[in-house]
Amino acid sequence: MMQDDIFQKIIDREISANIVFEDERCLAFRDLHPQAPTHVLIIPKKAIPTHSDLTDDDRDLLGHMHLVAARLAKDFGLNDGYRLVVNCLDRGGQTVPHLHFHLLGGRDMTWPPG
Ligand code: DGP
Repeated sequence: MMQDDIFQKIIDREISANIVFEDERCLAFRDLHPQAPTHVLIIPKKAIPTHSDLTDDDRDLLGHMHLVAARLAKDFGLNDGYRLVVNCLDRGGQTVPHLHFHLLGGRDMTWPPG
């Protein structure tokens, strides 16, 4: 079930988070419930609720978020690989209605995901 946009509150510094990267377009911070030794969320500052809301206007932003993810993966030493996940809407397991990439690493991943 979808909750409030708690990530907007993190952007606005209304609630705290362990922030690992920030620039004018995005923010990255550690997931509160890590599913791997490294579990970072990368979010746009623009309030895009879900992956299916993306438009042509978001092309550059998305490319930028991917480059930030790749850079953070290097910074965290995930040289043997990592997983980048976007959960979309209820059936995709999305709980926070603000687009986010999960960057997961530091252990072996399995396929198919749950
Ligand atoms: P998803 O299920 O894809 O919507 O992932 C939401 C993630 O957000 C989930 O892994 C837990 C994390 N999360 C939820 N609330 C907070 C919070 O207040 N702070 C942080 N750092 N992470 C949160």
